[in-house]
Amino acid sequence: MMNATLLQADHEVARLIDRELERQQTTLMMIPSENYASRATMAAAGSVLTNKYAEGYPGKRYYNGCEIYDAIEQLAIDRAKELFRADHANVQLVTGTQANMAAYFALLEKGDRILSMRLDHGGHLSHGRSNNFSGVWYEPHFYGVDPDTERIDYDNVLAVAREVRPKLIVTGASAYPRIIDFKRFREIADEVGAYLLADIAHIVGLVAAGSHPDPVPLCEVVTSTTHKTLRGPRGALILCRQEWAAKIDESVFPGIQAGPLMHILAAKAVAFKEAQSFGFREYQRQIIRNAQALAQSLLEEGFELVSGGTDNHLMLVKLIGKGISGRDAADTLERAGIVVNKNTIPNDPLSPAETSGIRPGTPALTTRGMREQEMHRIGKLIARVIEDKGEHEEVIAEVRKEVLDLCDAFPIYHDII
Ligand code: DSN
Repeated sequence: MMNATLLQADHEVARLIDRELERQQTTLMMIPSENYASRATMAAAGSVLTNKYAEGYPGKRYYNGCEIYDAIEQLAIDRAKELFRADHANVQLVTGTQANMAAYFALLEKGDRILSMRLDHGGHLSHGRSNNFSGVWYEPHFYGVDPDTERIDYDNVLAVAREVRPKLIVTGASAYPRIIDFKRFREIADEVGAYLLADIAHIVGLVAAGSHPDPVPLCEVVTSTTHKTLRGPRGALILCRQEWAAKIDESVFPGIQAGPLMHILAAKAVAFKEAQSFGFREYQRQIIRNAQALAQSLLEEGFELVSGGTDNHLMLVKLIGKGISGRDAADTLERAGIVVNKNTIPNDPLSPAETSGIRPGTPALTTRGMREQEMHRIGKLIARVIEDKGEHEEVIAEVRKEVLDLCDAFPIYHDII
């Protein structure tokens, strides 16, 4: 049911939110960076905490009236430190890109060299894209995946690092389906005298739950979002060693932002608590089992996957030879109620706007309670839509019906229908 107060005050926004709720309830959310936050997280995010400025940090605010905000932020910091076994946490960041901006601001001088993963091999735009601040203020250099294995070629990372002598090596990716060997990255960074930053925005939940090797003890700085596999509110955080704590905090405020979003910060505290539960650890393990089941189903349907499969929450499906681009596949799948995003694959012959791949993931479906059996079924549905290339409306309609049946069987937010 719509929020009655909002409906009375602004029926246009209320109805749009209601339509979005229905979309989320009736489609398969398979964009691997999206998830369903808990009702408790959303309650904190929609609270009176939106009403206050709290520039500064606990005990060191610029405005009066921050006693409660100090307690909330300290709770979030303590929970983040405990969850990630980190010396220090800054929980004020609004986006993952902003977290990287603050981290670079702390670690680097303008013009310093950074070495990171190529965007078209799975990296992120804040890791040095030419028209992002990271590629404008710093001098980016890149490593990629091996052309045969399509996994990170660590020997190549070392070779490029020796040649480039970066001040910072950035590890972490937005579209890489395999375990990242952070230990190897630390060795490479040490060999060339570079700092190491891990951007774990995607795999953060897996790391928190012990389902992916932990970069926190190995890196000067770790950045992350809080809304992907961590399943918190839309936001970000930075973890670092004690020696970098003051510099990181100063880089965030007053370096790159002023008033923090304290309602979102409170929601992060709620999410960190949820992530400490046994259920959350089991949830992360199921995300991986589901991704592997979906990958297996897609392989059985004749698709090729980048690197042949997945170790984490996502996979990259190659569409070369299927007669359909990533963009058209994603658009057609959406008509059937399956929401994925187009994505470049390594050495993609098509542009990032068109692409030769899609990037399905399982975090949100796993939150709904789906398991391996449903993943096998969904793999077949994806295959059916892509093989048909959207040419027959009856195929779309049949798949849409099966998607609705699945959504009905695994409801979300049913208490606010
Ligand atoms: N938009 C995020 C993702 O989907 O991976 C990265 O910024």
